[in-house]
Amino acid sequence: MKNSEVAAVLEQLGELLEITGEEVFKVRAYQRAAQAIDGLREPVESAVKEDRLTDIPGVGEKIAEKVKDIIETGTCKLYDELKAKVPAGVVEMLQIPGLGPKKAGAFYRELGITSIEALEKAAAGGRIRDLPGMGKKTEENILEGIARIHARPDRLPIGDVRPYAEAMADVLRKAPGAEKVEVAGSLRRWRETVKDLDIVASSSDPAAMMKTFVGLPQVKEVIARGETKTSVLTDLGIQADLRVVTPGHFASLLNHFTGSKAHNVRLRHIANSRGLRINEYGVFKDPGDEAVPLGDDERALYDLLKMEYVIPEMREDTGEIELAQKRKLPDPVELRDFRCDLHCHTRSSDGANSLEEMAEAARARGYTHLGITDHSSSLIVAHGCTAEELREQIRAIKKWNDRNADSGFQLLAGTECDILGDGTLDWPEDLLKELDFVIASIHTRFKMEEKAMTARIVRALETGRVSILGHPTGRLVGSREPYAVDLPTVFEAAKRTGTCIEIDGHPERLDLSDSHARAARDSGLRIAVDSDAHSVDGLPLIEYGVHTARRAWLTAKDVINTYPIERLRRVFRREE
Ligand code: DGT
Ligand code: CA
Ligand code: CA
Ligand code: ZN
Repeated sequence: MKNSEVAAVLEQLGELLEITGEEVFKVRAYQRAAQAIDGLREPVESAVKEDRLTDIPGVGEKIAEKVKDIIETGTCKLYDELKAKVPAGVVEMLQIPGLGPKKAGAFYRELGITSIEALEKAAAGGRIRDLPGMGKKTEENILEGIARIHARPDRLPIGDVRPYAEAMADVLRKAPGAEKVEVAGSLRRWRETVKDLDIVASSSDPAAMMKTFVGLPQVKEVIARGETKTSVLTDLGIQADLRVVTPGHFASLLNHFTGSKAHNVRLRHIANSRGLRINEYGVFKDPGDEAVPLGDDERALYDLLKMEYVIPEMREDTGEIELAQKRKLPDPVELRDFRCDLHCHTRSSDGANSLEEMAEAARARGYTHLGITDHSSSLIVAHGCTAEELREQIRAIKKWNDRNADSGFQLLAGTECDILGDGTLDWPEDLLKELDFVIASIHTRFKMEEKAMTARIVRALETGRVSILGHPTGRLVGSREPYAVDLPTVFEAAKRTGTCIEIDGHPERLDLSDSHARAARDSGLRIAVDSDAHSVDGLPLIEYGVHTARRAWLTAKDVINTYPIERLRRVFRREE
């Protein structure tokens, strides 16, 4: 057990004591011991082994006994007693900014308040002000604090969570005895937002896995610790659950916790209709029987149900079950199919790297071409380039292409041209004609009425100069709603004018979203999946767009990034 974990239990012990109204000096003793142990240079476990716990300043005989228990069992008698005595809702009140255990204890003991909701009512009803040492101001602060808690998003954007969860999984993969470790749940399905983390693992030493888990630096608090399931609160503010099985039983565990729930329910029914029962521990023929051996590969499970394997991104019960039973699932596009990225910025607008650096980074990713799309001049916030700068860039791209004519890698001269308020494009016609392709996007005047906004976009498409409509709804995942726009009308105009439509794969955007992209494809449109990179480090983020495309059921033929450059040019010239 890490020092910080031991300290956390002591700290909570102090809080619980304070809530119950215990003498201040006793409470402080636990806080001091917690601080001392947290700040120790050596593992507190060594001090226990060498019987020198009481040498630690602030740790007397009594606390030393508890520290030993905590290290051995993760808890101690007094802590368990207090946990049982104090309602969980009272401890939850400590999440309210500015509210400590002393006040929470007073609300509980004096007014019988045992939840945040009850506290909110009491404060709103003016029932707090009569308590000793409190007043109207206290009530205002409480209400403000509770409002802040309610304002917290209950789901986080995938871009914030994915690297974080993968970092946790990477450490777990190195735990003694670890075999498989996967982040399952909505994250494995690449949903755009995530409520909590569901990590699943197989290991010959589950206890060691749990120990590694609670010791991860991301863990802020251990909620419940068990042999097969442990739950923690991460410092992202969301919960993470780890479930561990012994090797050979991973397939069922992974499948169950990947979900979605709707997909799982369908699988259960199919299993039942075949006389099988299915749960997180396995597939069973008869109650009480051993599980059918499936091993660690989910494919065996779908095989057993006489279904085609369904990729996690499609497991939302939106038609995949029926097609999997008929073995007619579409072949989803993958990053390996990609020959190019078509939306990135250089130092000519708001990018951090040069044209050459972006080209080299794209080539190193295995692409055969890259579209350069710096901002147009009216977009001052993004240092849009002037017409002269864009002409200069077109010349630089030609030169680069000549120098690298036999390299198997070429650049396409493009732009991300603003759609102005009236639907005209920000570049003159003659300049647009010089480019290989044009992305047109909206970056200003988001608040237009739906009719006007739709007409604005349709007018831009009808110029016939737009190759790709960029981030078509303007939303930012979890922080900005889409602008009001009638997408079916936009899709129809795109179809009529031979315009492709974008999944901007930057994890903050994912625009089009999965369901919109699916609708676009169903309207007969071709789709560009782009990173919208503003530096060489932004190029790999295209992965988020690729998985969004897979959630939209797109195949390689739907996605123009998979086309060889000559075919792509024909699409941009509207020759196919
Ligand atoms: P989230 O956390 O809201 O972003 O989305 P998920 O899909 O990760 O949902 P979560 O964490 O509540 O549950 C993880 C998986 O566990 C879920 O995708 C499927 C499975 N699961 C949860 N509840 C049920 C249930 O009631 N029945 C079945 N069959 N599976 C469930
Ligand atoms: Ca989840
Ligand atoms: Ca969960
Ligand atoms: Zn843009």
